[in-house]
Amino acid sequence: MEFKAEEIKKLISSKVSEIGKEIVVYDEVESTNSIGYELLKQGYPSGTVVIADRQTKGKGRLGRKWISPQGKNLYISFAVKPQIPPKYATLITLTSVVACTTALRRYTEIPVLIKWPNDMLVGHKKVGGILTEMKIEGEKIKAAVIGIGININMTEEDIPDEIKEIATSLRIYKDEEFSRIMLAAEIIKEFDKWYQLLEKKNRKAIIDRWMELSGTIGKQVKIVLTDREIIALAEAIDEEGRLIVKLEDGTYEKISAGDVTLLRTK
Ligand code: BT5
Repeated sequence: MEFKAEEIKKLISSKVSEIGKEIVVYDEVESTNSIGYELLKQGYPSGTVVIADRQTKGKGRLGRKWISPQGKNLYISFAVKPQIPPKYATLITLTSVVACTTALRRYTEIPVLIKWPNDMLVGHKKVGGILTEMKIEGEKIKAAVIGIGININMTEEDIPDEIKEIATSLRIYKDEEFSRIMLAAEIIKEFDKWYQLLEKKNRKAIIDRWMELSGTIGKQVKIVLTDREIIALAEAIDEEGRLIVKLEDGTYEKISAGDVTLLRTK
């Protein structure tokens, strides 16, 4: 089924305070994140949602690509103007992944887990990812676009070889097709709720929920940073959304960016 803005609006109506007042739907775009940013520049309100049926240049982090076939998955971006200081920028991604994971769990009853900072996993494979892009000027976040990709109805055959080892979909996990429109509506409603908590400085609620949903905390992790790799025990998330890890020599480090590879359960 195709996405229709009016249908999604009906499903979320009166249940949202900021997110989804404007929903723009496309058949095909290069990237919903790029469109979200353009719409904000054109004067669309904070909370504008962009959804596409297919992306031709879907983006991952650090210049990586997000495989975005037509008609199967969800590619959705939230274009917002957060009223929070830039030092809490990482929390925007954590807030988004908490919202998405909560919505997915409720709607599909699949035990989706979060891998720090932005991955959603089922059975150790990636089912979704988040790319947050933002424009910071001085002490203000002028604009942020949070792009979410969820593999919903891809079958094993739909998954290209390059990601077969690491990727899965909700359908593959549960052997069931899901409504992309319903899932989009659930994610928008949940995102609205958690985003309001972030704006109201209720950071503890977000971090606590993140820890509950996380498959990272309490695990040995290998972290690939731009200049080095470290192996450490992931212990917690701090107020700014950084991962607190304990190194093998007993010292602690706070990590705000990098790739986390889970090694083994402690
Ligand atoms: C992410 O990057 O996980 C962020 C993905 C964000 C995608 C959304 S879709 C809507 C919005 N518009 C965009 O253009 N982007 C956002 P990262 O952690 O860097 O992971 C990227 C890596 O995941 C790739 O290098 C592949 O190994 C793998 N990958 C690519 N496509 C995938 C897919 N569909 N499912 C699972 N893994 C995938």
